[in-house]
Amino acid sequence: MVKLSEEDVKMYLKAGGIAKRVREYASRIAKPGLSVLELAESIEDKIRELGGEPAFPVNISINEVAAHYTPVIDDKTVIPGNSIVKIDIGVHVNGYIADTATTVSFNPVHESLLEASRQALEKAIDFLKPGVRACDIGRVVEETISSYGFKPIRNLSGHSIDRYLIHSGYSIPNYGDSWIKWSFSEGVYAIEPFATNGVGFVREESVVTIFSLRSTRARLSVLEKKVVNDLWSSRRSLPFCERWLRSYSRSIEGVRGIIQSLIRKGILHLYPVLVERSGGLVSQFEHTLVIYRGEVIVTTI
Ligand SMILES: [Co+2]
Repeated sequence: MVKLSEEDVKMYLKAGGIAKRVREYASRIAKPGLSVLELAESIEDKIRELGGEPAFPVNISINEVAAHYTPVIDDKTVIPGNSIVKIDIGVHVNGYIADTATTVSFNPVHESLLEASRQALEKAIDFLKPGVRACDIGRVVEETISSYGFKPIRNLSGHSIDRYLIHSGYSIPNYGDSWIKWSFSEGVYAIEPFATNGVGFVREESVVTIFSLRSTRARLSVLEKKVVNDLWSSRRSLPFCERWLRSYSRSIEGVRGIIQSLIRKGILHLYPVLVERSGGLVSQFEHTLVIYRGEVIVTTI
């Protein structure tokens, strides 16, 4: 991991403080009947109002959708009654990232599913200290979720974070995966247990609403060059979505055309929507934490 300075930690705490307030705001305003587009824009506006930038488009994932859905420009979806909704929020301040998620439920029958991932996160954080193996955090998550009669999602994991990098290379499993050999040391990490009443795996849908730059080297039109330069200079390879490119074209088709062309030229990374394989409901909670001078500091609490 990269060594942290006191100034780095301060910046991670700043991003974390914003992320916490935005998460609380999001869970207050999310209600059945509200359009996901309006919810997403309110959340992202709130991030900017508080002095941050979205580290990725807010993920609003309903019921069996586990992650990686952000509303499209003309999204007509509204939050259904009786649903459970995961809201995964990323904030960055000068590239210092906080990543946090919550689940809201609109039917008390889902309460134990929420509690399973909420408790798993809490227990994992309690267990964490420098030197603890990532697979042991996974075991704590798995045991906690299983004790509620649910399954963790095995092919989703937490991750290490670095400046301008949401996933900087180390995965934190949501089960006792003995193939994962690394142990925690100074650095920044997001822990995100997912619980489900389904089989415990996600599959990729063909729908993609979130993208990031994987390269800036290609033969681009003048407009494409402008889009790529603007993205790179403001956010490097942090993810983005079509909603954020509205100003580059007068029509939705125009915006989509730019994205399709950048995909064809091979310079975008795609994040397909992830859905529970058996259609099970999914809950998720997430915090970001910094390990610094032997101490675990949760930035988003
Ligand atoms: Co995360």
